[in-house]
Amino acid sequence: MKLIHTILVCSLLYLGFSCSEKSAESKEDGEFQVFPHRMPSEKPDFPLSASTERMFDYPAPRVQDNELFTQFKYTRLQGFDYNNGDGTVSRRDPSRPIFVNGQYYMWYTKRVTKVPPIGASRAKEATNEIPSTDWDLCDIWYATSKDGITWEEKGIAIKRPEKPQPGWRSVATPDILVWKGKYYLYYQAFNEPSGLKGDWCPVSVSYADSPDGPWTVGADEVIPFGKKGEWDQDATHDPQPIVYKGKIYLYYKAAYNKWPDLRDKYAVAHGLVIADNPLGPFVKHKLNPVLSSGHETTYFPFRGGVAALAIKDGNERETMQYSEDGVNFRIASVLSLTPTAAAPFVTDAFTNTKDGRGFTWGLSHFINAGTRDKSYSIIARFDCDLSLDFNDPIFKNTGVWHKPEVYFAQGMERK
Ligand code: AAL
Repeated sequence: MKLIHTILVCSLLYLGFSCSEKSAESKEDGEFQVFPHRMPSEKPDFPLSASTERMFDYPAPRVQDNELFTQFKYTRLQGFDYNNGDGTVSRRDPSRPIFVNGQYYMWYTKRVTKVPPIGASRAKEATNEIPSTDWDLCDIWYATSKDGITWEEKGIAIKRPEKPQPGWRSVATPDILVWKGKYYLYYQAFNEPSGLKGDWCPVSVSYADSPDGPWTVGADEVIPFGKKGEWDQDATHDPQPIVYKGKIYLYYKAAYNKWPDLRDKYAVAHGLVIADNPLGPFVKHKLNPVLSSGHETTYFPFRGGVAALAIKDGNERETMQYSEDGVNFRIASVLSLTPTAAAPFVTDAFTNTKDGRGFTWGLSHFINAGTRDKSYSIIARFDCDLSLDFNDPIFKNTGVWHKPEVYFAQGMERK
C-alpha cells in the first residue's frame, strides 16, 4: 500500500514538474501569451500565476469595480452623554438600525456604574456595584434618530431580570429581527461577572409588537452550546439573525482553544444555527464553524447569497467574504479601517430576498474611548459603499492615509 502511494506521489510530482518545465520551455520558444495591458473582464484562457488567477475569483478583478470593496468613513454620534468620559457610562455593541414609522431605532449595551470596570482578570473582585468588564452590569437600551447621526436615548428596552433568571447579572450585545410584524431582540444573558469563566453567557430572545416595547422574554439558551470538547463549548456570542431561504439564519461567534488553560491562545470562529421560528428551536449547521475569522458578526443578504465582514481576529481578518449559500464563505475583498462590531442598516435583512442589495451605512463601536483605568466605549456611525444601488468612487479609493501620530501611537513599549 505504502509502495503504491509512493509511486503515485512520485508520478504526480513528476507530471507537475514536467508541466512547469514545459511552460518554461514554451516561454523560451516565445510561444506563450502575455497578460494584456487592458484588464480582461474574464479569466484568460492561458497559464496564469496563482495570484493573477486568483484576481478573477473576486467579484471583479479591479478592486475599484468590486461591489464588495469599500472604504469606511466615520462620524461621531450626537445626543449621547458619557459623564465626561470618567468610565462610569459606556455604550457599545449596537444592533443593526431599523427604520420604523419615520425614524431609525437602535439597541445597544449600556453600562451605568459607580466605578469603571476592573477588568476580566480581576473578575473575582466584581460585586453588585463593581463591574468586571465593560459589558458587565449592563442593560439593553434603545435610541431613535431621524438621520442616523443625532440620536435620542429613549430608555431601557431590556432590563436585567431578578436573580436567578437568565441575564440577572448583565444583558448585552443585542441584535434585532423583524418577523411577521413582530420584533425580536437576541442578546447575551450573563449569570456571572464576565471573566470568571471566560466570557460565559447563553443567548436569550425577547419579543415585542412595537420597537418601543414592552419586551417579553421568549426563550433562553436559544443557541445550544457545543458539547464538552467541541469548538463552541464555552461561548455563544454576538447573535445576529437574517432571514434567508425562508428561515431564520442566526450567526454567532465563539472564542475557543482558550479555557481553562490556554487563555492567551484563543481563536475565534462563527457558527450558524437555523430555525423556522424566532423562538427556536435552532439547529446547528453541520459544517460549523462557517467562518474562521472575525471578532463580531456582520452578515447580510447579497445578490443570491450572504456576505460577511470579518474583522480583528483570525487569518482572514479585515476581509469581506461571500457565500452562495450562507455557509461556504470565500474572501471577496480585503479592507482597511474596518468598523468594529459593525451593525449595518440593511433594508432587506429580513425580507427573505433572493437579490440582496447591500448597504451604505451602519453603526459600530470604539472600545478605547477612555483610558486604561477609566475604560468605556462609544457608538459611532460609519458610511461606505457596499450597495449595488449606490456608487460613489470616493469609497472605492484604496489608500487610507493616517497621520504619522497614528503609527507612532503604536510605538514599542519602553521595555
Ligand atoms: C464584544 C462581543 C461580545 C463579547 C463582548 C461583549 O465585542 O464579542 O459582547 O461578549 O465583546
